[in-house]
Amino acid sequence: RLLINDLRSAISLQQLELFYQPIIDFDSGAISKAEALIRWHHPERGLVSPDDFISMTEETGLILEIGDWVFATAIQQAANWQAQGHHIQVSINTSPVQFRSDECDLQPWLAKLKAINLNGAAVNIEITEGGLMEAGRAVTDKLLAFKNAGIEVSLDDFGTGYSSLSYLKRFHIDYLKIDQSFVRNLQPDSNDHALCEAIIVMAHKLDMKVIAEGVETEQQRDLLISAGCNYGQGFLFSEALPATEFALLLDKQE
Ligand code: G
Ligand code: G
Ligand code: NA
Repeated sequence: RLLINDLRSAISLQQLELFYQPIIDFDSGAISKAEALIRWHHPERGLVSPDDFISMTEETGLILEIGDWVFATAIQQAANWQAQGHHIQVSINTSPVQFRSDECDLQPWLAKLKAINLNGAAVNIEITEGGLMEAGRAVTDKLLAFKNAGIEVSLDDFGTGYSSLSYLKRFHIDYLKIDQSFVRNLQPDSNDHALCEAIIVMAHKLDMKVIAEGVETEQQRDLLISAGCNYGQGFLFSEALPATEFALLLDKQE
């Protein structure tokens, strides 16, 4: 069993690592963004996936500390890539708990950006429907603070929640990420095809761009491009990679 106490010391013991999965701009075909995906190098269990430990950190509040580490690490990585001439936006996952908490003040994050002299436009914050729905007032303020800092915001796992669409207009969101469950069985003229097309049309009407997740085949990619989807992410392009391997991918596309 994974123990929360092991996880508490994981940051100081440097057992956490961010992997990066490329997000492809369908207009240019080039890597445009990198989604940071956390991994835990457990001394006995090896590489542990976030599905096996994030919920535990949400229950204990440890997610606030881990979230700060993720943000600091990801923006530093974006700055490093910039220094190497790669202008890649880093996309950072967040937990609803981070938005709910009154203690979660964004000022330290914005100060960190400033301290490393990174433009907010190099950062994208991924928030889930749950994060938007539960947080109410606090999240409105935070989304506004991101916008004022030039940081973009993506709504993750779109289509899997049970919330009304009204919040899409109410909150400032730059990207919808179509959940992999809609892409997995994407065939011409299927229900999922109709849903993807409808989501893309709606997003564009509301001035949002669309990122499709879980793109595994060329057929899925081509259907999404025909439907006007702006970006794609998935095993067709690459799985999530350690930062050094991601950099090799960037060098290769030069
Ligand atoms: O990379 P993988 O498919 O194992 O990720 C599983 C899930 O864990 C994803 O849905 C992702 O949203 C979540 N996740 C990955 N990294 C982070 C992170 O840094 N913070 C939070 N809150 N969730 C993450
Ligand atoms: O919830 P979120 O979108 O953050 O989840 C990202 C997760 O999806 C990661 O765990 C990542 O490993 C996984 N993933 C990324 N691309 C693909 C893909 O093409 N197919 C499948 N099955 N999973 C993927
Ligand atoms: Na995500």
